[in-house]
Amino acid sequence: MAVPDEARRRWQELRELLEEHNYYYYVLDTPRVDDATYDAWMRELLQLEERYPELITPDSPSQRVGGEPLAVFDSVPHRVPLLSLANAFELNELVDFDRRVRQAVGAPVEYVVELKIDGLSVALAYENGLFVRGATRGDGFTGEEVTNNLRTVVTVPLRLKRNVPAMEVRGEAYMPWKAFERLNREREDRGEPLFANPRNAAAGSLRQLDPRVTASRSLSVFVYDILYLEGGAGPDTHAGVLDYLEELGFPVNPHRRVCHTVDEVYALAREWAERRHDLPYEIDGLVIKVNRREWQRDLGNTAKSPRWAVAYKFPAEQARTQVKDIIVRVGRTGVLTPTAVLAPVRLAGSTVGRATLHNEDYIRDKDIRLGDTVLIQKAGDVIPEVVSVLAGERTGREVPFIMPEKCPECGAEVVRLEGEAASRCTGGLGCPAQVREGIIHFASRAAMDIEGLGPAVVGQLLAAGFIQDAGDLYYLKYENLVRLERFAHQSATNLLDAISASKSRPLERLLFALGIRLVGSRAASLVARYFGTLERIMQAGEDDLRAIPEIGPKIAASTIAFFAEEVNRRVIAKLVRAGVNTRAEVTAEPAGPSPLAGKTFVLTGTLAGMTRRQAQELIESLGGKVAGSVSHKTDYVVAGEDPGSKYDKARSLGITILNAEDFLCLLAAGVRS
Ligand code: 1X8
Repeated sequence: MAVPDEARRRWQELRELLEEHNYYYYVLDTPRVDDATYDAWMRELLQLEERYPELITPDSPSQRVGGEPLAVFDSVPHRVPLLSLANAFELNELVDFDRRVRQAVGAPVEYVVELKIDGLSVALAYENGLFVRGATRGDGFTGEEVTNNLRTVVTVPLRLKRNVPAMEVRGEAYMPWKAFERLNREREDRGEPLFANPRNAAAGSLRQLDPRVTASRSLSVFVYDILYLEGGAGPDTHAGVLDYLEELGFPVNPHRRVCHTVDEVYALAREWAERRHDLPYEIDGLVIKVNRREWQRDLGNTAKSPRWAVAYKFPAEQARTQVKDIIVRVGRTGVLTPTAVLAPVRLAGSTVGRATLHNEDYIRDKDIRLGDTVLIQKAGDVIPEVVSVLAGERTGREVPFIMPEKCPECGAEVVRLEGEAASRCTGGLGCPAQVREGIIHFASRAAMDIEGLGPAVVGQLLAAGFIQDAGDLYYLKYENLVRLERFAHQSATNLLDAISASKSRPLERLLFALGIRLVGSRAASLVARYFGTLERIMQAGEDDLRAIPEIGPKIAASTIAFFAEEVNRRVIAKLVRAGVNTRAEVTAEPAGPSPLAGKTFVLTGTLAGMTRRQAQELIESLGGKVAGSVSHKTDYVVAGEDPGSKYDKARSLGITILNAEDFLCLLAAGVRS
């Protein structure tokens, strides 16, 4: 259908209006129309584009709502590496930096001082003025392509104000405090784990396979450098670069200043250390850069960071408060972690009510007692910790902490092994806390990443008796879920979808999710890649495992012990039966891998825990066929309990007969004949 001229004209007008007012609103922070007008324009644009889809282009304001989900992120090599900065924590380190720079340059040097935004670095690429590609920093050399997610970030210009043939810029994507607090409130309501700080929240939001999720997270960006510019050197100074970026329509942080001496820089740093919490976003320091770009080039880089810039990091902020209680939490490996419950206090922009006390020795070394007044700080702005006890404030009524002798959750004996700091509950999988924490770990982001299955929901499912282990998650029924408190049609459906989606996680995720002691993500990834299938890992001996560089005797022994446990094997059998992926390479489409292609199965007898229909579906989903009777063309006969005459026929023809367990192993491994 040809687009009528009138529609095309209005469409062009709406796009320009929306672009312009988006810029006023988000970049300049000075709206010129009310929200209702803006929304009406957007609706009209969406209607036009729905009617005439040929109008849609990647830079249309409508594209900020987020496109189709991806299966995986592509990795992209950066054209220019995204280096990290050397840190300075004290005045003397700033003075050293200044001296090195001036010695190398041989003249007085101007610096540009900017805010160091606590987010994650991104590279944005433009061709002919259009946003074409966006990537995370990754390791600085290779990042993840997150173009469609960055398109949803309202301050990322989709089209520059001037037509530059090709350019790439660097900036910091971040989540403003307000958005961070709202997101955490929502997550708390849904029983999902909270983000520790805005940086983690921003990173988690940008690394979403579904751009609609990113779009809902209110991320923003500040741009601060040109990585690449075709056909021109750009301005002579960094201050000029920032102005130029602003002219092109990029959001550039307004708090930037040229300083002429290191004293001036330091005075500014002191000022911002005081004022940092007045800003609507988190900063963790200042960035100090040599202004003249010619001198930047002369100074060059070390292997890791530029010699012409330094990050001044604010000192950790401290606050005093009182220890109201010391509680003991039991983790998934049975480790007991004492935690201080504090009188709530404002610290570094948020309210703190807990501090980790790590273990018995930590408490003894610092002599922390119940009722003490303590100094706390945020180390790296994550979980607060106790710096010291203000012993002068003691009244004599403080109570020393004693590690319980029995597990507070299951009553089993608590032991502390020779040479270990940790106290452990000996209840194993008889301890409800260990079971619960194990399932929470299984579902967590770095493991099977089951969205919506946080601590609160796991607790509910256990309490209702719907699950006893992680394997049971895959057999949850809608009818049961929907009757749980805080569940309704949509939330139940979402959870079942999320669980189902987790079946196609790569093997390394599954291996990590199982919670084998000492097997973290890195070890899981090495082992998964080396063996390729879960079945082979389960059959591996100590020497096989140790053949992998970086896998030592402890990890090998722990892995073997894990798979030798009957309870663990039972959970794995449930996972396999549910169709959870157990192979290292996953294709996006579950229909992709066809390890049973060309194989014909005949089923006989009852299979434990599986209907015949389920077995048939499983075989077919892996590319195999199920036949009704045994013949020379049959590859396998699966014999359950009380097999019939098909069993005898298979024997007489010499066909491979599988019992239920063999069958599950075969499904797990795929056929290698
Ligand atoms: C990191 C950051 C830089 C700036 C702001 N925030 C950051 N997180 C800036 O230069 N204004 S520069 C930088 C880096 O080079 N690693």
